[in-house]
Amino acid sequence: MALVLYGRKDSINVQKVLWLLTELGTEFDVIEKGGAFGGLEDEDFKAMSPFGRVPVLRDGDFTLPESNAILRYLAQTQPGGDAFYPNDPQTRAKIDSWMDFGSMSLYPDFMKTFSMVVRTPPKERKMNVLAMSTRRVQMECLKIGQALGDKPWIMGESITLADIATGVYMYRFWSLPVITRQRQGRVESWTARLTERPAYQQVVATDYRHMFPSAAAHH
Ligand SMILES: N[C@@H](CCC(=O)N[C@@H](CS)C(=O)NCC(=O)O)C(=O)O
Repeated sequence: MALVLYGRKDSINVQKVLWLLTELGTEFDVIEKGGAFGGLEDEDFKAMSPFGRVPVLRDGDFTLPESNAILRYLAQTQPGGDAFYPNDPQTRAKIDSWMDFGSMSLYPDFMKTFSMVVRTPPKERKMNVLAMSTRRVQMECLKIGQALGDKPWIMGESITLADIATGVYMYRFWSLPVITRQRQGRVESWTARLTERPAYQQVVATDYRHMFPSAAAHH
């Protein structure tokens, strides 16, 4: 039976999972939930996730919320997944720490910046708050750049869940209007490498103009 992913395709946390599924060539169905699709308060959705957020994965009778947990589950159960999460405790621990960094450091600051640009009408934007969160995202990016050094991927010669759980934010961060960024050679090259991947192009580097407040005004 095909896996089912619940979540709207423009959610960054859903995109993380879509990306890995697409890299692996796994067969799956998507049922869009959250945002304008709603459904997060439905009893059947709440039965699948105590957290009331997307993404949620269904594998037969088994359901799992939280994007990082889903990535690890897929990497351990799907053919080809091992390459993204090699079966060695220390390698996995390092990848886990990058995934935590992605969710706990990068994501909150990125979301502040993204929401202030994309979800806030220009007149209501707090430019000082925006400048501060953007600066913090850039500081987090510097850490990625230092870890990359001259390697193509965070863990070295091959792409892993460490790159997926942090790289998912890069398309939107480096393409956002309004904000000013400093150039970051290593991180921009890594972003370019990510962007060359067909899976990234297909599900992450997608148009998000419909999320802008001016877009909402036209609908
Ligand atoms: N830590 C969670 C965060 C999930 C989350 O914040 N999801 C957002 C979308 S990115 C959500 O469900 N928002 C409510 C909505 O879309 O209606 C994860 O990584 O899966």
